Amino acid sequence: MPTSKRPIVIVTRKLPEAVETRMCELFDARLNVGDNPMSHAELGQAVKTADVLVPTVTDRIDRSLLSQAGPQLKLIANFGTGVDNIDLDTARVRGIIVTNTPGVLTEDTADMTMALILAVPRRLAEGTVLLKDPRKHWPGWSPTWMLGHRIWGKRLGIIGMGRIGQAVARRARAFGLQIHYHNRRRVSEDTEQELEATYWESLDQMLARMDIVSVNCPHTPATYHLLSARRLKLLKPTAYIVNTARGEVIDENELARMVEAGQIAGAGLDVFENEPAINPKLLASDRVVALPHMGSATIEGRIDMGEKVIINIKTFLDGHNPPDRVHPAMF
Ligand code: 8YV
Repeated sequence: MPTSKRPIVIVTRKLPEAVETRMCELFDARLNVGDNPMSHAELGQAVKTADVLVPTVTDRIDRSLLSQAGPQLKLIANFGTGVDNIDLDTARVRGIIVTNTPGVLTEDTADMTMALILAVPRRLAEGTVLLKDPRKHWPGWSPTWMLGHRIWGKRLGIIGMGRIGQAVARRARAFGLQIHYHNRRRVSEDTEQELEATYWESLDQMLARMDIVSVNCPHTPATYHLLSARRLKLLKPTAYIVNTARGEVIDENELARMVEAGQIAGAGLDVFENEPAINPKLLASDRVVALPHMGSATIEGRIDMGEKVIINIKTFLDGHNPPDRVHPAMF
C-alpha cells in the first residue's frame, strides 16, 4: 500500500523502539522522537489529522480537544490502562472508539506496590539517603537505631480488588499480611478464599482498622478524593498509606498536612494529584517514599503495552471490535 494511503497514527510520546518500528511497518505512524509532551494546541492539530491517536497519561483528551477532532478520527488507542485522561462520554458521542492496555502491567504495578509496602515501614529510602548523603554520617550499627515496623501479621486494606489489587494481595499474603479489601462489588467466593481476603462493604469501617492501606482502584468521578479529608482522619495514626493507582483518589493536601503533623505514620506514593507537581510537604518528609509514576516502568511491560496498542489498532482497522475497547459504563 502506498504510504499516503496508510492510516495516520499519531503517537504522542516516545515508545520503545520495537513498538515504534512495528508501528512504522503497519501504519503511517507519526512519532514523537524528542518525547516532548504535546501542548494542547499540538494535540489539537493531531486530532485534526490523525485517523488514530495514541495518547498517554500525560495527554488531556478533554471535551474541548475532542471538539476539534476531524471526522477521520475514529480511534483513540490509549497507551496505558487508566483512561481518566480521556473524556469517554464525549468520545462516545462523537463516535470515537477508545481502547486501553489492561492486564500487561498488572504484575509490574503489583511489584511496585509491594515494594512501597515494604519500603515505607522499613525506612528503605531514609537508610539509602543516610549512606549516600555526604552531609550525613553513619556511626555504625546500633540496636535501637533506624527502627521501623514489621509488616508480618499486620492488616492490609486494599481499595480496589481488580486485577492489580488481587496481584498485590497474592504478594502480600506471602509476606504474612492479613488481606482486607473494599471494592464496588464483592469478588467471587473462590477469589476471596484463595486470597483469604475479608470484604468490607463500608470503606470507613475498614480504614479505621487497617495498618497499611493500598489504593488500587481507577480514578473515576466516583473515586475522586475517595480518601477525602474526613476519611483520612479515620486512619490510625500508626497506619501507612500506599498509592500506585492515581493521585486524584487521595486528597493530597490533607495527606501532606497529616504527614507533617504526624497524624499518619507514613506514605508510599508513586502517583500524585497534580503530576508532575507534588505537594512539597510530602517531599520534605522522611516518612514519605515518593516515586515518579514508575509503577509499570519496566521495558518488558512497556513493550507489552505497545503490542496491545498495535493489536487494538490493527483489529479496528481490519473492521473488527478491538479487544480492549473501553465503555464509559466500565468506570
Ligand atoms: C502508565 C498507568 O505508565 O497504565 C496506567 O494506567 O498508570 C501507568 O502505568 C501510564 O498510564 C501510561 O499512559
